[in-house]
Amino acid sequence: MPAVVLIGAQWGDEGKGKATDLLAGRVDHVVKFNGGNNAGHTVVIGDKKFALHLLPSGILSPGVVPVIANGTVIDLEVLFHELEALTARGVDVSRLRVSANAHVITQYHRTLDKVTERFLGKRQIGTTGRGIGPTYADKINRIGVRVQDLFDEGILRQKVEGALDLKNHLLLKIYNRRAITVDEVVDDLLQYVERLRPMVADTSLELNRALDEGRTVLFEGGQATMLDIDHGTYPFVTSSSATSGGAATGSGVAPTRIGRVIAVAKAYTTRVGAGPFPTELFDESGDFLRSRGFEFGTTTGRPRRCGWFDAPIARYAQRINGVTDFVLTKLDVLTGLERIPVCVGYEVDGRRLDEVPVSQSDFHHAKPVYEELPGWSEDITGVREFDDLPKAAQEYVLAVERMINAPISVIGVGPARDGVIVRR
Ligand code: 2SA
Ligand code: GDP
Ligand code: MG
Repeated sequence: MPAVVLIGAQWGDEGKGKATDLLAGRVDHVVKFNGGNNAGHTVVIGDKKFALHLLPSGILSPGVVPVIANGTVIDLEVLFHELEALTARGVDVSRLRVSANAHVITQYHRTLDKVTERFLGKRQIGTTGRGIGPTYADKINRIGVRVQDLFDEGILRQKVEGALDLKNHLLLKIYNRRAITVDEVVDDLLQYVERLRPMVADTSLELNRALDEGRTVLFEGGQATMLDIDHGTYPFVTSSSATSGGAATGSGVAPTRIGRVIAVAKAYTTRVGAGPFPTELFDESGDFLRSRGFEFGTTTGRPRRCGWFDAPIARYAQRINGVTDFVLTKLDVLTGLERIPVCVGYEVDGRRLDEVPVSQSDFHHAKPVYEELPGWSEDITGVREFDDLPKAAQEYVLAVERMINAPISVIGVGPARDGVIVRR
């Protein structure tokens, strides 16, 4: 399979990092095509736990070329901090490639992200505060700073000046903050230039050449379908294209080269930040999932909102992304529940809906319609063959599979690298 896309089917933190790591042994390039250091991917290798934010999870696999492509936004301080931390732990990071067209997160983007959220009060999105939204807004407004601009100080200064004009007005007059100077931003960015230079490339050209030569490329999505700027629960979304289409625009590799789209879905659902979430639990079942699944943000440490599996959402993800197969993670977390509800549709103002409604008002009011499946009590973390799962766990997987319009090819039964069942 030449090009494979891996994305999140729900609201993120489905276990994409681990799924990428699992595949990375068989691929040559792992590409991050959207988002920035708002992502948080946890990969457990032996007794070592790695939390990656900006770097693609493939960086942990020897021989893989990790690529940060044009669709991303890069905080250079975080990039070098992460590279240094991995180097200190013995990971070879020398193959990293960074697109000359990726956008750069600056101090003013971080500041604006935080003050805008505070200003929104009750209407806030619950962003990670990493400057993601303001950086993408500048990109679309055509006043962004790209990686290639860092290599021409005159141009960089002009761009920062242009971007700061309106922002300083906002900061001073609306948000009651001090103005940010062009010098402080430019000086901050320039300190990374020499270290960055050898990594910067035309990553679209390199990836297309790699595919021409028969090498395998894996695109690793950050965030997830329901957080996608177009297809997610707008405005409670991130600011990038987190769906499979984003892999093409975010990397300069055409859709015709992509042969497989893998979606990662948790055996239940979680969400960080504000926005609709029909199956959210506010009782002890929610606490059970949070503590058993260790559902706390990898980037911010925030407790994640928890709820039952939502089949219409997975079906929606299948359709939007053209999913060829699913990875169903964290099945082990459901162990010990007597009965497991699965959402099979919604009720909105007395109407029954089988699919995710296009109207956000409807989705906000959607009450889940549940089908209850029997649970199991046996520890499944050591199981490696589907047939060795307790019958009820097998039935749960098969029932979910019937609802989501694509086969489940891999099942996660524990956080460890080998904690998976691969179905044939
Ligand atoms: P932003 O910062 O502008 O992208 O925030 C907008 C919304 O997107 C959500 N978002 C995420 N949701 C889940 N996981 C994410 N990454 C971290 C993780 C989160 C963390 O892997 O654990 O550590 O808190 C992520 N990144 C963005 C965010 O919650 C907003 O709802
Ligand atoms: P990502 O953002 O999609 O890469 O996911 P995160 O890394 O933010 O969150 C997923 C968490 O679940 C991580 O702590 C993983 O180590 C863990 N994890 C992944 N798969 C499994 C699984 O099958 N079972 C259990 N118990 N944990 C898992
Ligand atoms: Mg995450």
